Amino acid sequence: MYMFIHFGMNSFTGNEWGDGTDDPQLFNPSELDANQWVSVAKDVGFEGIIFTAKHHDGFSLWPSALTDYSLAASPWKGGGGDIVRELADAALSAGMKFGIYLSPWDRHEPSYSTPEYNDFYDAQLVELLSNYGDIFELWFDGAREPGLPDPGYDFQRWFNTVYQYQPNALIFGGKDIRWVGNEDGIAPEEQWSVIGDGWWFPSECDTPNRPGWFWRESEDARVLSGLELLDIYFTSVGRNCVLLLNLPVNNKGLISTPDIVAAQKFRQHLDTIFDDNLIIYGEATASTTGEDSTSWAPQNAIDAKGETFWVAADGEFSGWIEIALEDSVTFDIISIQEPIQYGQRISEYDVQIWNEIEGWVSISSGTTIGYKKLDRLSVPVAAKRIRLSIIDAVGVPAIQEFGLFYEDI
Ligand code: FUL
Repeated sequence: MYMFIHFGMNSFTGNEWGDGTDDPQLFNPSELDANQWVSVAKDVGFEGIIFTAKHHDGFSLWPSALTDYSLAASPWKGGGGDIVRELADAALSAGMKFGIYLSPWDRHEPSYSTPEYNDFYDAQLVELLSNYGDIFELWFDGAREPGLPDPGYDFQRWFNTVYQYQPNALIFGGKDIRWVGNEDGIAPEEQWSVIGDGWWFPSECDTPNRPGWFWRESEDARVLSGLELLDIYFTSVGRNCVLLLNLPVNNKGLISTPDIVAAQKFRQHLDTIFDDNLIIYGEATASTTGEDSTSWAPQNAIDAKGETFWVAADGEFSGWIEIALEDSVTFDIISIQEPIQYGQRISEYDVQIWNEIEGWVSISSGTTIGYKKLDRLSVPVAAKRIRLSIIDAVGVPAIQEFGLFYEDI
């Protein structure tokens, strides 16, 4: 999970898409504190922050030498401030990854939609990529003026610039990370990470925690609750995606209390549910087990250790892993993870519980798993024997972790 932060001129005007004509004098956050943003992100468990260095209105939140439409023209810190710097520094000292959103659509810049705009945008990228330490992700937003002709963006050139200055950075939008197709935090159930010739191309679910991406006082009462954020977690992280959740910064330059309270509640729900895997004391057996110098034993799939996993025997494209417990456990969440460093392999699975009268009874089934698949049952079930059947796979099936949890919240 990463935290998106939308902040900029819109935070003062109430716009969602500023048109690039708002007066820089309006930009004056009285209490801006990037350390507060970072500590909220840390508390909730986000691993990184992606920040709107420039949104569609073109107002740059660092003193870009390429334009006079930036915070250098604002009253904030007498025009001497740099919010990208403050956030980059705060993230670095908290050990948090830092990423940048730089809107290609720029409604202020006069060269927009001409070949020169490619130079302008590229030069802004260079400023951001070379002055603020490690950047882990660059977010290329696809939004632009509806109905207008293609502005002629030279994406390939910009991507090359990213890789030249930040070879480890990931590009969202057309390159390393795929858009999930909506901004509701809901990935399709069947979510493969790999497309084509082994090209690793996972998806990210970006979604706001409010009706809009930018803060508006009128929407303070419409912040998604901890439970609503939990639903989003299941439909994003639980469907093999990264969740990029937006918490906006308000016109004072702080994340507002309702957003913090809800996000912390969300964290508590996650901890309550996932701190207690009910099958780690079980005994695991499997249809087959592959042979290697390291252990590929079925027990590895319930040891709560990320590094170890069960692998079926060579040549198998199906199989099962069964967990036997001493006492029956009650659960309503099933978590399955593949050791994703070896690729995504399983293409159909079924989870069953043993019942003395009916034998194996299916309680949940699905297609892809990938890094993580979470199945939420509509009613809790109780069982002593649980089986994960792999019905089909495109490679030898392997399971990193299998977990059962109870959502008693
Ligand atoms: C969209 C933009 O138009 C929204 O304003 C927001 O920045 C979102 C993340 O991407 O395409």
